[in-house]
Amino acid sequence: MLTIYSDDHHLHHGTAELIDGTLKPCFEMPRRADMVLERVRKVGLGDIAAPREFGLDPVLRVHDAGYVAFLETAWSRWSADGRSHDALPLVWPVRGLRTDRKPQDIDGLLGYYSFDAGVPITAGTWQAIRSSANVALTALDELLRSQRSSFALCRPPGHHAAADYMGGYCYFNNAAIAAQALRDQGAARVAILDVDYHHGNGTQSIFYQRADVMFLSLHGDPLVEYPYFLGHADEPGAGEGLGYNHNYPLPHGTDWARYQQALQDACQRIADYAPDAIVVSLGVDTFEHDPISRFKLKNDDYLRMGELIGRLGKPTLFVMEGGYAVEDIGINAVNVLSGFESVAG
Ligand code: SP5
Ligand code: ZN
Repeated sequence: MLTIYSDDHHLHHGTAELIDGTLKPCFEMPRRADMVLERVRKVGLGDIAAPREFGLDPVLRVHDAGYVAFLETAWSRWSADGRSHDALPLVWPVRGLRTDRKPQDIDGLLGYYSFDAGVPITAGTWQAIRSSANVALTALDELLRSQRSSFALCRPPGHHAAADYMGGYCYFNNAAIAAQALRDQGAARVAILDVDYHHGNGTQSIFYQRADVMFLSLHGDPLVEYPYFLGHADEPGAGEGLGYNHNYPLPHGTDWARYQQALQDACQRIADYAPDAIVVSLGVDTFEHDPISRFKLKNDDYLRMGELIGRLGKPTLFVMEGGYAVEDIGINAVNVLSGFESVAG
């Protein structure tokens, strides 16, 4: 399987995140992608190639133009006030507050265009998120060439980012951008299977009203897990999209026996939908030793996960999302890809 990767992700390196009431070093760190790349090399998964530049057009097919302009200018506006530490949001327009008047000040805009504080903006963030989207788009291009599979080793991740807000370490929704590009290049139906531990709220919201992109997500039950405010089982899609959104909220402590039942159900739904291609939001924060998560998957379970996805027999684009047990992230992510290849040839 071909991997698309760029060193540009190193340009995004947040200093701290708020967790358990304290500021801790960001769990979403450059070493994550370095470890996955190292594992790709070690097992000889296949060639590794650099991304090509796709410009902003495919990004703007998914994201709001005002949001994209905010991301492009956020660092210079933040640092123009003499600040050299990461830009972080501080205040949000919740129930009863107004979103019809957009703030003009960067501190207000940070809250306007985010849903949490897990999204530091640094001097290199814009270049890194552009590159991460290019990684996904290049991998998609290669998928269309091979008709089998490819791996977008994206960092930063994307699935929490919606059309006009960032959050959860995510800025551009790489998987959504790739899925939309697939549609724009002639695929009639695309299924996005999100196996990251956290609900893919951004991806769900982008495609919620659409039947041409089915979204399926297995994740920690939002009653007790981040992102808390989306991802319940009773979110079936709306309008034309009714019946094309499927959430599988799972309890803390979920192990492979329980997980694979949900995954098999999701795979059956995908098979019935008969998509032209599948985009997998590949988070491996379901791992038993993940520092911020509560599932119990083991290294070898990821091989089985890849096999189940591979048996669908569809052209499949894997897009890297979360996973914070850094010593194991490469093993687990590449195990999914190896499992896929073991059945998909
Ligand atoms: C892409 C992705 O996986 N984003 C995840 C963002 C999660 N951010 C909030 C995590 C809150 C974790 N709370 C756990 C407390 C551990 N003591
Ligand atoms: Zn996650």
